[in-house]
Amino acid sequence: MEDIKNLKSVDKVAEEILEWGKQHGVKSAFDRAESLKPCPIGHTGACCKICYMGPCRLVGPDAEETAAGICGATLPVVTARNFLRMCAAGTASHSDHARDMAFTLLEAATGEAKDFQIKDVKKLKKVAGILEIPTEGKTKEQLGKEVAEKIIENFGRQKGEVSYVKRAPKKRQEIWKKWGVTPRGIDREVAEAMHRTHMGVDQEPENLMMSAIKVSLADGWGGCMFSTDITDILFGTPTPVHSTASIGVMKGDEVNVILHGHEPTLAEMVVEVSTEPDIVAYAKSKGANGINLVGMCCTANEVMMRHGIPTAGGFLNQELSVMTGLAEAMVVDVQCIMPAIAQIAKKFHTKVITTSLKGKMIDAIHIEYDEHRAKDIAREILRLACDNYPNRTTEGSRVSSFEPLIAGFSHEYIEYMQGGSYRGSFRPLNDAIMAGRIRGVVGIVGCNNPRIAQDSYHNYLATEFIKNDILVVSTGCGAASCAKAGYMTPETALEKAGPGLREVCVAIGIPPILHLGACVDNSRILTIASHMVEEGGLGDDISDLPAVGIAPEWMSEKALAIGVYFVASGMYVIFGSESPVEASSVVKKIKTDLWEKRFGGKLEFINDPQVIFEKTVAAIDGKRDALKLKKYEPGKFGAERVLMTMADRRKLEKEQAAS
Ligand code: NFS
Repeated sequence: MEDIKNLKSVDKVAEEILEWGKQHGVKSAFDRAESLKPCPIGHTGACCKICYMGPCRLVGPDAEETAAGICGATLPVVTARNFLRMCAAGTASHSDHARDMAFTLLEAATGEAKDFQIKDVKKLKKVAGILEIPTEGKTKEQLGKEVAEKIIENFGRQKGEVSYVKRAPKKRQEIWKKWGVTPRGIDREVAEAMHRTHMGVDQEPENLMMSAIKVSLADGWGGCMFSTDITDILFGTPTPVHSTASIGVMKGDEVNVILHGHEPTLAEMVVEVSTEPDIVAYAKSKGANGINLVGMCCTANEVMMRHGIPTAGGFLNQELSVMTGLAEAMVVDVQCIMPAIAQIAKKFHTKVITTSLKGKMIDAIHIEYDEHRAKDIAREILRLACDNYPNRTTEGSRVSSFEPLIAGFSHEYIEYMQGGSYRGSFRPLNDAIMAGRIRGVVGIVGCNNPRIAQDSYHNYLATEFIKNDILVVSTGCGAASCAKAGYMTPETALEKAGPGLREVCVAIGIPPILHLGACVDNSRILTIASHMVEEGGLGDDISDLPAVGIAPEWMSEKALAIGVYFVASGMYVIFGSESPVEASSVVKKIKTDLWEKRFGGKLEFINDPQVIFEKTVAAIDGKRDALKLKKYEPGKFGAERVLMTMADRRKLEKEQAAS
């Protein structure tokens, strides 16, 4: 890893564009990260700017024991308060996205948002079942309305618990009850976290950190999980799909439209109307050969999972994709959108179009999204992009190179691929883990961060894990990193995976690194973990599983909320980079020792990928030992059931269909 320390990126196309930018004096976040070092006080959680007596900087040789703000807040209080606020912001962001999805479902069901339909009735019924809504004799619209209303009620619920809490293993639910962290309504938890961190309220680090657990649980088993489910209901539950990844997916002879942000509603409409003959003809009338849609950040993951739309990559590629000079329009909504794009776009012909009332930007064009005229707005955006095509110049760094991949691994499909429609279950995966064919499972998720060579930790860890027979599931920018590096094809299993994992992947025809979707789809990992527990053989709680969650290049508050909800769900979680609570050894101990004692999971910040790898493997082997599973030895497996191949599965389905 030493050799990458001085690099800005290991994404080859990004590197080329950065070089072009250097030669042409076009700067990006990569350059700003060099000239703007993090404030050492805020970086470690020692700055309190919660009231206007400060900001107070709690520094000094014995700051932990002696420093205090004007109000008397100690360093552990300040650090824990900052941490809790970050978790609350992360939860609010995912959950506000989920709320928008719920209202779209409601209006699709009532017919008010006529461009949206309920596409996945099977999933709708499944969700209705979980929400205890009777399905008998109801049209999909009636049921959709009831499901949407019930989910909307989860945001403002004052008492009781978030409905999806019961999807967790029983033992986990009891742990949450015991420690008083079962989330009530999502908004209530966010509001309470903001209240507790106001000047002069919660002054006990432990209590504050328990609130971080509670608000983050409202995110994982609330906002994120609702968002995933509603998106599947409206646009279809993903199944494997071919796609491509890299900034090099932009086309020289077509109108390139980048769909950037998070909420998939408008993006889905753009995908739908982009093939309408009128729109295609309009693009041609401007001299282009057609329209090329390209995803960016988590919107990319959403439209890739369901339509195979290629991704130009994650968070750090947004400015670089403008620097190609090939983007006619970049359409953005909310979250992870750098204000710098509108500035960099001024140097090219790219139009940046903001679409959410919640997220406007200086120097961008604002075309407000309204679900009542979603397709018309999508057409308006595409026409604007087409009109911009003749303004393209030769200016820009043009690289045409990309990697193929397979995405679309919903938890439903992962279950299906292990036995088909009739026998789908997590049994084969559990068996393969028990026999040591698969050593364990790791989730590599979250952002890119210009303080770390782009993609380097993601890619290093993913390849090292699969080499060691550890199955990798990935979402968000982590998935984009692996996709751009070409690691998300079944062929990778043959080339890079260890012998046991390779055998499993080849037998069922999957890559050893599975693309599970956008960041909100980390909820799919919670569901998979719960199913694995339910299936049996790997303990009776998520904390028993030989599994670890990692966000190696994180930067956002959402990532932190995700990390904490995995800890609260029983998982060991490692974040790359320095720690935002580094200043306080008291808080550090709470998020490791105390959380581990109470929840069976802990959160660590480790800025060395080699150490992340070693600690992950040690944790997985430790869980295997605790479960008394066969010791992992590469190439030596215990007895297990025979894995079903694709051919076996088809044969079985044919027989069952015939009988
Ligand atoms: Ni999630 Fe990070 Fe953003 Fe997606 Fe990427 S930066 S927390 S992965 S795009 S949300």
